[in-house]
Amino acid sequence: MRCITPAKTLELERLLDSTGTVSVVVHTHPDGDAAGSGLALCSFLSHFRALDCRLILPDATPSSLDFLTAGAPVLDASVRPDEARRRIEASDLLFLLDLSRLDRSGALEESLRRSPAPKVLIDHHPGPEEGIFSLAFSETECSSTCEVLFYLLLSLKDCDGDAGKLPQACREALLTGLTTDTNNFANSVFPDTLRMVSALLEAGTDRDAILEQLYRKDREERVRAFAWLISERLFITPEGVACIIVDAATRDRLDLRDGETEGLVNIPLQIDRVKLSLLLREEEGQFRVSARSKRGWSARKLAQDSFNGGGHEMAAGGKLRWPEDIASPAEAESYVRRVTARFLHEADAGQP
Ligand SMILES: [Mn+2]
Repeated sequence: MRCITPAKTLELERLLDSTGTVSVVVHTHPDGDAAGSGLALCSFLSHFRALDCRLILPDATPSSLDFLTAGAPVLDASVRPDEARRRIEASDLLFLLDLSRLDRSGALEESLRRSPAPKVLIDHHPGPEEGIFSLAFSETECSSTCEVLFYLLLSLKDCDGDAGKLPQACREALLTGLTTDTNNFANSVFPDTLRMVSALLEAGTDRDAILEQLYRKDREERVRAFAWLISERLFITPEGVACIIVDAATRDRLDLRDGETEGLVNIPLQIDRVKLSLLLREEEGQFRVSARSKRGWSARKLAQDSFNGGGHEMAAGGKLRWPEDIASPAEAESYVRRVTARFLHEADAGQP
C-alpha cells in the first residue's frame, strides 16, 4: 500500500513508544468500518503495547454491531460528552480513523482541534484535511479504513508481517469493517483486499460467524419496512434516478431505528434502468442524503453539486436543508427531480 512507507512506519513506532494514553476517534454515525477499525486498533495497542486505548464514538453504532462493541473499551460521546472531552484532553496520542476531516467527528471536533497531542490519520476518503495531522496514512484505492489499518499493523515490528500474530478480536473487527464497507464484496474490492481476507482466514478468523451477526439478525420490522418503502415510496425519474424519501413521521410509524436504513439505498440499483440511487432520511431538522451510482455516473459529483456533500466516486453522502436548500421538507422530491435531471443531462452531454 503506497501510503505506508518505512519512514512513516518508523515515525509511528516512535510515537507509540513515547505514549501512555491513546484515544481513537471515528466519524459520526459510525458504521462497521469506523467501529471495526477503531476497535481493531485498540485491541492491537492493548495486546502488544499494553497501552490505555479507548475508542470514542461521536454517537451510537447500529445494533448489528453490538457483537463487536460488547465488552470493548468504547465511549459514546453522545451519552457521556464530558467524559469524552476529558478523555481527549488527557490523551497524549490521538488516532483519527475513517474520516478525512475533523468536522466529520461532529461535536468532538472542537476538543480535537484544541488538543496539542499528535494526530495520526488512517483513512480511505479522498481529500484529507491539510495541516492538522502529524502523520497521515490515507489511501483511496482500497476497500476500507480496515484495509489500510491491516497493512499498517502488519508493517509494525510487533507482528512483523504475520497476520496470525494479530489478536482474534483485532482480526474479527478488521474483517467486519472490510465486509460492511464493500457491501459484502459487492464494491471496492482490490487485489490487496482479497490478500487481506486470505491472511485473516488463514489465521483462523470465522467469517461465517461475522456474516451471521451482520446480515442474519435483523428485526422483522426492519425487513418489512424496507419492503414497504420500496413498494410505496420509491420513485424513479425518467432519467433513471431512483429515490426514497423517509420523513420523520414515516420512520416513526415504521419503527425504524438508528442506522436501520443502512443498505436500503443500494437496492434500487438492482433495477436495469436505474443509474443513480438516492436515500433521503429526515434527521435533526434536515435530510441526510446517501447517494450510490453505477459505473460511469458519479455519486460523488452529484453529492458535491446538489447535496452539500461528497465522498467516493460511486458511494457518497450529504445533506439537504431547509430553508437553505428547499423551502420545506415537502419540496424534497421536486428538488431531487430537478437537480438530478440537470445533472444527468450534463453528464450525457459530457460523454463521448
Ligand atoms: Mn470506511
